[in-house]
Amino acid sequence: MNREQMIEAVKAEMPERRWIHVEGVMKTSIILAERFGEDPVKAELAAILHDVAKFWQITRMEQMIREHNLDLTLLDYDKELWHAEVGAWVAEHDYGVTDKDVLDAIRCHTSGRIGMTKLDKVVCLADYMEPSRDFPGVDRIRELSAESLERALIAGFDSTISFLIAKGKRIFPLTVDARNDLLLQIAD
Ligand code: DGI
Ligand code: FE
Ligand code: FE
Repeated sequence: MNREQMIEAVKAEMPERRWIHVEGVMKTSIILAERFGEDPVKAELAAILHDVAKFWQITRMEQMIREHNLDLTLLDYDKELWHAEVGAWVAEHDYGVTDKDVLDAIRCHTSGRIGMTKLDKVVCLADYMEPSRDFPGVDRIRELSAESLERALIAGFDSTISFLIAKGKRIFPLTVDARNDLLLQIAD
């Protein structure tokens, strides 16, 4: 499957407004990859596919997580987290992506993880700050992204964690771990 075919297939999985978001993540991932010395082709590929499962039925995602032995602990946390893990599986098995770095970046684009690679950070941050995103604090994240992937991403996780606390929701522990790990990285 070439890039154009992949784009058409992903587009068909989602409403128009979500595709606008994906295009924003593609463009922003390329910019961040070039700014911080990551491969823009890998970054764009992960961006194209990162939300491929976002509009799948909850039951279909749950079934995939169980059937393919994906991270079962996800099922105890917010359903919004599931599309990332399922998306990585779909990228590999339905779209033929073999690059493990790209699959990892898709898999951790929502939760983050300990030891995030530069590619993980680029895609996760692009997801937070692409041009059509509008939430309190997004401009601060964009400002920080001029200098530091890590500082910008910490601000992103801070906003998600604050949002989850305000809503009285549980926090997936990996997100807290990812934020702690990024704080350690900038302390060096
Ligand atoms: O898929 P997108 O909307 O582009 O963005 P995303 O993949 O970052 O999903 C973010 C959603 O996930 C956001 O509404 C918050 C929700 N969420 C629920 N629990 C958690 C969580 N996000 C993180 N990082 N950690 C959680 O524990
Ligand atoms: Fe997502
Ligand atoms: Fe997204």
